[in-house]
Amino acid sequence: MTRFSKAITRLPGESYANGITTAGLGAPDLSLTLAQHNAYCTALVRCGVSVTTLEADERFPDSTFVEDTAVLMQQVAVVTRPGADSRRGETEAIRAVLAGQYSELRSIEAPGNVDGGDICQAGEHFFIGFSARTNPEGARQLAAHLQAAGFTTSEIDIRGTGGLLHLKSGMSYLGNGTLLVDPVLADLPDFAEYRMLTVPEDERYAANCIRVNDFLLFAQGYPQTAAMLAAEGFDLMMLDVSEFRKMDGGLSCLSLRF
Ligand code: CIR
Repeated sequence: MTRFSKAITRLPGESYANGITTAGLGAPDLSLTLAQHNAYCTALVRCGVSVTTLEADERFPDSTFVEDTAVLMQQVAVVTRPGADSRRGETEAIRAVLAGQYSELRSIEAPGNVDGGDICQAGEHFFIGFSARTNPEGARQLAAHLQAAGFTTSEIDIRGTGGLLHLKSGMSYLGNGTLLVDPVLADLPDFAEYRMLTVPEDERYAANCIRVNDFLLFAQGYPQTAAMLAAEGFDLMMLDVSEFRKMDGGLSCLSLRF
């Protein structure tokens, strides 16, 4: 499993509640959102990661979900072109930060669209999700960049999987050939060579978690999945992400890790 030493996050702004959402869970509370964001950044630090937190940008209500703006490898970074019009401008600030960290920066160009939430790295392989946000042209461009860097790629179409915004809304790579998946993805032939852990139907949101070095950052409130993972030997750091769930976001969306 890749060990991470750095992460980029971005503070949610006053405009956060104006972002895109389908969750139907009500409006997020900004002070609680900020407290949860702070706890998230602190957890990353406890995992051994140095965190750069960007100031909020009120022009982009969804810009705290930085994961969607880039796909990072050790040597090369790809700045995406987010699929939602309202999010396209978020990449400018991220590009500037990454330019200071990477000597090789690539970009997804129009008419390609990619949201980083659709990209799941599993060791030397990247799964690329086709979704309402990532189109085949964006996936093609990204696959070319990843393959040039020595990785293999394959595509998974999630457009018929009722309710998954991004591929990683329904799956996480936990390391050592193990995937945690939403039941809707559990039987895909693409995963035949992986060890599969499936979240229960009533805990689907828990399929999005992040392995950061020796820990698993995991959403509070999903006890069956948490117990399953603890029994598998994972060291869980529980985080309350209720205010991010209200805006269709989760643990992976809140950082870029490298
Ligand atoms: C959006 O709809 O774009 C945001 N409200 C949520 C983005 C979540 N990002 C992610 O899953 N990678």
